[in-house]
Parts: sequence; structure tokens; C-alpha cells
Amino acid sequence: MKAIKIFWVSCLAVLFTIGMNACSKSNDANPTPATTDNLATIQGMQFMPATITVLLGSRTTWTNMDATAHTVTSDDGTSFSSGTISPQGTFSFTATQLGSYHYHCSIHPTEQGIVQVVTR
Ligand SMILES: [Cu+2]
Repeated sequence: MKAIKIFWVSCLAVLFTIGMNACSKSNDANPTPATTDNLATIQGMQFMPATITVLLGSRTTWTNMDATAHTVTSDDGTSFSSGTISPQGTFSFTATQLGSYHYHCSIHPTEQGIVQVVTR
């Protein structure tokens, strides 16, 4: 019986954590790093969120919500480069080094964003 109780407490803890993450994602002013998967979009010719803070070793996935193609290309030209992302397409980048990665869309250079890679 004790094992079952621990199981349910664990489930509640997981649900609580998911709920907190869902709330924090809409708060750009005080970003809270997610643990493993970070979701961003390209929407209305903008990266959203424009600055995303992620944990070292975690993965960030951009989804192109526009009807036109975009890219996710690091300004340094070497950290990551998606190539063309078709409408509804995705691109993922796993952060293996700390720092701020400035990036842009090579098709529309005014689209710019930052991935901040931090430890907990
Ligand atoms: Cu673009």
C-alpha cells in the first residue's frame, strides 16, 4: 500500500511541475528554464519568445507557424543552422555550451532571437 501512495504523490508532483512550466512560458520578463524540451515558434515573422532561457543539455525546438519558409541560424555561423524550415516544419538545437546565442532568419534578417543557455 505504501508504494501505491508514493506513486500517486509522484504523479501529483509531476502534474504540478507541468502546470508551473505552462504558466511560466507565457512570462517573457522572468523566464524559467524548462528541464528537457523548450518550445519556440516562428510566427508573424517573429521568433517567439524572442529570448528563450534554457538549461544546459536541453533541447529547443522551433516550429514554423507561418505560411512562408524561415531559418534558425546562429549569428556566429557555426553553432546551429536549420536550413530552410517549411511551413509547419520544425528545427531542434541541443545546447551543449553555456552562453547567449544570438540568431536570426537568413531569409528575413530582421527576425532575430537569443537562446540563453544556463545552469539551474
Ligand atoms: Cu524568416
